[in-house]
Amino acid sequence: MARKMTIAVAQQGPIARADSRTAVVKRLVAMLEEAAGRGATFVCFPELALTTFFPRWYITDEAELDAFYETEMPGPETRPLFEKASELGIGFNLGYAELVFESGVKRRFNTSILVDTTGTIIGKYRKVHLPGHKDYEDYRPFQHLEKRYFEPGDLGFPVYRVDGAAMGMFICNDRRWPETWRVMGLKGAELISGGYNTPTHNPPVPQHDHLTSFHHLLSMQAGAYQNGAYAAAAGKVGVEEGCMLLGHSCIVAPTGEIAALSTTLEDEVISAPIDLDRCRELREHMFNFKLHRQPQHYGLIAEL
Ligand code: CDT
Repeated sequence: MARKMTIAVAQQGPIARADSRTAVVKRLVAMLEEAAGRGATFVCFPELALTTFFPRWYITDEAELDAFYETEMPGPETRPLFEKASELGIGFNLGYAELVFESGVKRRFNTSILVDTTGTIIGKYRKVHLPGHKDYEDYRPFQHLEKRYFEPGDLGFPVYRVDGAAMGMFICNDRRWPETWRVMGLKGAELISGGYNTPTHNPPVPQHDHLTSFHHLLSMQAGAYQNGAYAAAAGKVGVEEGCMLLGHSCIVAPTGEIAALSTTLEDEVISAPIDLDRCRELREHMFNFKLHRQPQHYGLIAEL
């Protein structure tokens, strides 16, 4: 991959509970084509991009819950996305619910993968910072049961070489935590991307509802700037099954400047030209980690 490239973010409008994977993948493929048509060689899709955001419901039937998870990637319904990507020569970041059996134990993760321009899966990330709660809370107009339906990720914050770029991933709530960014910054990430499903109403703290977009962009811009990396975030947006989800999908430069911002609450592709060498403007000066960090004073951050 050239140091100069175009990247895209493909935000998704709402996905209904009844929508099939095949229908959703068709929408993703259409956005992949639009991104490739603009010359993009990498596109970021949202968190849990294949289904509605099911943690808003308290689901007690195991088979009903399992239906929201992928047991293979690609599987029969997602394979067309991989085939189209390799045909177009465009890589992607895709978020989905992962169900695996490890040593006979059923495990569930909120996962994303990095796929290169040949359609090959290069890396996987499992969401570390799971927000929300474990049990049904009846004061809420909708639930946020990620802590019930997923285990915290067990892969750390890996950085992969994808088509010549050092890439890392976050998933939604992770973007609010400086530790997420700094670990990948320390590993030399040049492009950090991820998806989100952010309700604009947070039932325990409604006095912050008007700040939802501000806190999202604040986190993205600070994360990019303080680590001298490009950042990209793709939202699932609009009114999904009665729940309003934040728009403002974005691409941020290492300077912290917003290079592209979505303006709708529907399927929408945004794109920006990037130059990975610009990460050095920050990494070799203001945030030259080797020269300026004082980790002997940071111990508390990693203590339990
Ligand atoms: N999906 C996700 O992580 N959403 C959270 C909502 C936090 S409020 C429980 C977010 O950080 O946007």
